[in-house]
Amino acid sequence: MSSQDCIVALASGRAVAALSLIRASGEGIFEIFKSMLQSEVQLEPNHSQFCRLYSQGEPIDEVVATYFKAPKSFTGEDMIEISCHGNPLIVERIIEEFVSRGTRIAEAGEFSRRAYKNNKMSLWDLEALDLLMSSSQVEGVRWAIRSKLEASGLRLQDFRNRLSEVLSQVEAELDFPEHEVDQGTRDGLTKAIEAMALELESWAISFEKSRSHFFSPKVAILGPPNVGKSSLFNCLLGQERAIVYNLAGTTRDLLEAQLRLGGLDLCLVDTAGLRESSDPLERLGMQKSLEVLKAADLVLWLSDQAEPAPQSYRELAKDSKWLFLATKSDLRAREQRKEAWIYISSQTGEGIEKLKKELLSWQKGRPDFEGSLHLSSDRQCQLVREAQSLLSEALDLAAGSAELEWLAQKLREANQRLEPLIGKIGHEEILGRILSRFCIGK
Ligand SMILES: Nc1nc2c(ncn2[C@@H]2O[C@H](COP(=O)(O)OP(=O)(O)O)[C@@H](O)[C@H]2O)c(=O)[nH]1
Ligand SMILES: [Mg+2]
Repeated sequence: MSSQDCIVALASGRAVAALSLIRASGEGIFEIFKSMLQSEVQLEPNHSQFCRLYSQGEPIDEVVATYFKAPKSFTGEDMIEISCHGNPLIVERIIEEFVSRGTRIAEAGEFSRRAYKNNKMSLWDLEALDLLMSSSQVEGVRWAIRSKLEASGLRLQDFRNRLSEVLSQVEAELDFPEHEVDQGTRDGLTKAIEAMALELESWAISFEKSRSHFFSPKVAILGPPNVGKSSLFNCLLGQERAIVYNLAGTTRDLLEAQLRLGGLDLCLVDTAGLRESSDPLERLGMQKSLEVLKAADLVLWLSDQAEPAPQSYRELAKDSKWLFLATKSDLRAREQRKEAWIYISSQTGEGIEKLKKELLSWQKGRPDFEGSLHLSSDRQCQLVREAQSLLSEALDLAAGSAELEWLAQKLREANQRLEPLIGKIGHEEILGRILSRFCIGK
């Protein structure tokens, strides 16, 4: 498949709507589009134009088309964007018309891939866009927009300059040992490395603290059979989603639902009860429950006898937050209550508000928007962490009496890690800085 072939796809949602947006890209796409018009329509680049589309003389739709001429388009290729009426049948016909004229239906993400290939988007842009599209929380969208705006921002550029400066200072010492380096310059170098390591750490911490606000946390309802898991699931959702029955093993499959609590979106999962069982179907259900347990951000452990979760289950989700809920409180005497358990009744509603408050306070705190670069993926965060630890090692070397070459190596490795964010600091650039500083070779 060449990147030159023409591709087409629906860019907006699939549901019936007032309007839908179809995108097509590739060399020759303008000619293909023009062949769907009856009259000679003059489409100017970057202008929208009302036009009628035809298929073998029969009108398909009245649309507004915008022509973007390469390289000034999203993909960097010639592109057409068509706003048509939002009936999926019309969308289908227009796309079919493109296909019958030699255009191919785009693969998932292919427009963005072409944009990347044609240098219209960097990896940083793509990852910010990915977060923007996939985030299920308002905070995630706000974060992603900031991240996207930063792509061309000064912050990364500034960091890059500082690293480049430090690298060239060390390389200069290595390449031109005859040039004496005074203590002040040395101290400046150490300070600069330290400041960069601290800055990288602040980027990583800020992302790690904020990440849980980007997607709906998974809240798993777990416990032995018949303790009231499905009843709580229904009670929190305010609707009868799950079957509730006085028979152990009723819930076999996982049930998921979005629960909105205040400004918080949770993904609530009802699971099959955990117990010893020889029924293969029930065991299959329990296996799924354990998978949910492992992936849960928060575990609601339910027991009608306030019996703690077995240690083996605790181990499976030791980094998750656990809340212990003693169910069917309407059947228990108050004086038998254990501390650290929240007593709830899905039938009388007792304890449900308290539980909701606990959920809200668990997610309290907001993303740290200010004063940080907005990393948008775990991958970026990992690279930043690696670079930070390399800079910290470089700092130790700079403070000790280690060979300068080792220090240089750490700095080069840190640059390598950060390449996807700040680009490569090449030999030419470093040499340029060295020459400008020492006036060597005059
Ligand atoms: N008295 C009382 N019964 C409850 C309560 N919650 C659930 N039950 C009953 O316990 C049985 C099992 O409930 P269910 O939600 O299906 O439990 P699961 O197997 O853990 O999902 C049903 O007969 C429910 O009516 C409660 O808060 N109080
Ligand atoms: Mg159930």
